Amino acid sequence: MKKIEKVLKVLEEQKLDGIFLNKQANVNYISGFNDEASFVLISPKGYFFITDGRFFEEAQNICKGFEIVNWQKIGDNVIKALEKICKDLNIKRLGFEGKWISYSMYENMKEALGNTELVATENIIEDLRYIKDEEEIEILREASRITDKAFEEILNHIKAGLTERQVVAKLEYIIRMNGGDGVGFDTILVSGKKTSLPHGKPDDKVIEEGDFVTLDFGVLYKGYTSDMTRTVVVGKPTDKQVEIYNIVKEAQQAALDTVKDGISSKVPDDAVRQIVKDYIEYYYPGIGHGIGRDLHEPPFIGKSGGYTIKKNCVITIEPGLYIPDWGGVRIEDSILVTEDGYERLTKSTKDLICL
Ligand SMILES: [Mn+2]
Repeated sequence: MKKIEKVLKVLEEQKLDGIFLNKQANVNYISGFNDEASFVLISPKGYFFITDGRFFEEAQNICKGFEIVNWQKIGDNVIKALEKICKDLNIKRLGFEGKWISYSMYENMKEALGNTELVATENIIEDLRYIKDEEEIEILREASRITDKAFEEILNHIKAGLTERQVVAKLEYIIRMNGGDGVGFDTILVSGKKTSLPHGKPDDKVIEEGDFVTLDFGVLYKGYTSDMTRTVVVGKPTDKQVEIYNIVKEAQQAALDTVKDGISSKVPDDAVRQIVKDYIEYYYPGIGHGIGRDLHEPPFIGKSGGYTIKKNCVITIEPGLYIPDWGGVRIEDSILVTEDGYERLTKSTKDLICL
């Protein structure tokens, strides 16, 4: 209940009688639930987990300390359940997640909760999620371990003649077979010239001898996702492939070397720029992000700055060079920030692998 105590403290500071959460990652973070279509209301007078009949039994088993509400038993929609709780608890000032609620839901809430003042809040749960606790770190360690294992195994299946789609299917099978709950996000697997597309989609393109193959994938595990990218070569690399690969590898290490508790999120990007300076036009300036219940969550690492990287943040460092009509390289690790450095969670080799 430590997380909820922190929320209650914020409610007190902001003079709120309760807060309604609708952002799924925030709902799940607070409740321990790992599925969808659910909401949470927290007030000093009680904690409510609001869902529908599909998830009711599961929520009862998982969300300890919460009163589980099946809104279908109360009315036609979630708002009706919210209305009832606010009335029962005599909530006068209700916070909601200003960033995440839809305009129509807000309108419906305003209409139904006539006697309750609605107050837009920002980042109350996100601020708690910024620093990971021991349990979260263990989950992300395990997700990363499965990621490394899956990478090791998929290398046996990346071959000239197979399509990108076939290799992705195999990778996702391997992830499940190694204990992953699935993929954390749509796998990026691109080959040949397509590796110049930072977020290209795998399709029926056939992998050819001499192709770079970039794999960017994550393992979903207990509601959290890992994130790792490696670029490999099928066959013998050209001098230019080796040159570009080594620059990115050096740049990623330079960025990693800057990481420690208390630095600005701009600092790793500055380090990358020093190394890639001759190819700066091919550099994409967002080089990392927090991971957790969302694939991309604060702190965001890159040129725009604005965040402080802190001890027990779990972030990615993933610089790349993307040369149109030629190809590209990205190398990404998930790391745990420590007092004076970092611990790599994804540990796969970064030497250029030639298959
Ligand atoms: Mn990433």
